[in-house]
Amino acid sequence: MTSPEDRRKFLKVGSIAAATGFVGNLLGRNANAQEPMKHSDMRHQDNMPQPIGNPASRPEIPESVEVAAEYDGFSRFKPSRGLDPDSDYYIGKLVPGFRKASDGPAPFEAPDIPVLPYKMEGGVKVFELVSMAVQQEFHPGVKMNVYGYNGSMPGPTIEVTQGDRVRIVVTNELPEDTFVHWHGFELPVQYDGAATLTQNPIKPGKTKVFEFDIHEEGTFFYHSHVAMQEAFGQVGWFIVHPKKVFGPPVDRDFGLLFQNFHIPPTHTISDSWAMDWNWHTINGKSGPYTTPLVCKHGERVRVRLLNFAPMQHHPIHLHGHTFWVTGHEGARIPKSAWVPRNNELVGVAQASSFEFIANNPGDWIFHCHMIHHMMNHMVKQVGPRIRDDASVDQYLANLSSRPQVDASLGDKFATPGYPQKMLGMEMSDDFMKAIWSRKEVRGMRANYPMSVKGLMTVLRVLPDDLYELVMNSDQPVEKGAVFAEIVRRFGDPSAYEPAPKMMM
Ligand SMILES: [Cu+2]
Repeated sequence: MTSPEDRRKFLKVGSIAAATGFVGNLLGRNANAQEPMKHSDMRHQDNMPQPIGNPASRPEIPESVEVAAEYDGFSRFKPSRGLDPDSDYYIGKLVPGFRKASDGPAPFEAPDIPVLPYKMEGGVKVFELVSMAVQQEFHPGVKMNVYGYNGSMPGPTIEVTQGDRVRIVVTNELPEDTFVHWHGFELPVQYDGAATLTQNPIKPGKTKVFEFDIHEEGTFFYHSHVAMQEAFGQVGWFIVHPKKVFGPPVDRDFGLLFQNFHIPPTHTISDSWAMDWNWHTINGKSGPYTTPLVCKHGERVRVRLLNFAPMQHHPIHLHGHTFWVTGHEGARIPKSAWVPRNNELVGVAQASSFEFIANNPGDWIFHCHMIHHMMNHMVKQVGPRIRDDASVDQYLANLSSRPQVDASLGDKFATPGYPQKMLGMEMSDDFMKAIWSRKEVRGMRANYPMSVKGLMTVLRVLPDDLYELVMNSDQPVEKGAVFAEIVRRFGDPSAYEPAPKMMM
């Protein structure tokens, strides 16, 4: 099979066979399992959301690109490793995306963070950055007073191409001195922004101009070089696309910027002296208010993770996929040294790039594995160890008559280490409205917002027709419908229990 036309034919048939075979394998049945289930097969038919989209739709490989569905036993459309760990295609290592390298780099996309516009002046890209206090909504209605740039925390993304010359005009609207450091750049020393070592402070109300050539490529960032201002949120992406797109080209280039704070209950201002950091954000929001990363089944995805927590390292875990660590901050790692991982520790001020083929449809949680980070230290639940019928609200309503904790060995306490209850977090109507108002979450399970409430987001891998439905249509989508449809097509609907309908 050498001619491109032969291969296309193979792909059309091969991907159908692959998908059918996958379902067959998963169910341990014959390939007919792909056919719609009979009514009597569906235990949960009654409350299963109605079918949506086009179940016959198969992922399509664009005519214009030289890619395949399978490489050395690795399939871009079903969970698979490939055959030989030394193969270039093992775990999808060098399997290309659908985007051609000649189309240039995939646009960088950091959900919930604006891009900083620039204007060209005599061949120089000129950006204006304003250091200022901002109010940032960590959760719906939970507005925190932090520091950022241009009304945003994190600051807006600076996005350029290797070889550009940039001029960044920084104005200080803070009530105190500031410095800005361009983290990772090899630039003339007087523009480095290191407090007092290389420059005088930018005084309140004053402006300083930075100008330098960008000869590197990679994931960089800018941040205040005053420690407590960093801890108050002053950071932003500085993405440099390579002049020549590296192979294999990716279809998606996402960014997740992790920060944390110590904000005591009932406060809106972080205590930057604290050691116990209890609020965690991704791109300025805490889960489940973080906006999911949405991609199409079979695409090659890069996620750049920047840990700008002042004090804590994060073991970052993605479900359903094995990813390759392909770079840290300002350098791409040579392919021979890429490492496949399920969990990667991203240290303070480190940025790591994960690449993988999104070959497993579904809603996959993407989170820090430290339980207090993924739970925001249970900020709302802070208080006594409440069990049985006593609630935190009862406790908070009247501190002088706090409910007694019965530590005797009742039926529940017969289990050593019975932990405090964590579900049932406070979720008002307004909270839920804000969570569900974003197109990226359409069709997720009704109780997905109860998963965790901190350092987590979701990677959604959607078949083409469901991607269009969720991201590009105005058609109403019932809660849980997209998830149920993926279970119908790729999983085992007879064993699926739909989420209970939420009261909100
Ligand atoms: Cu963490």
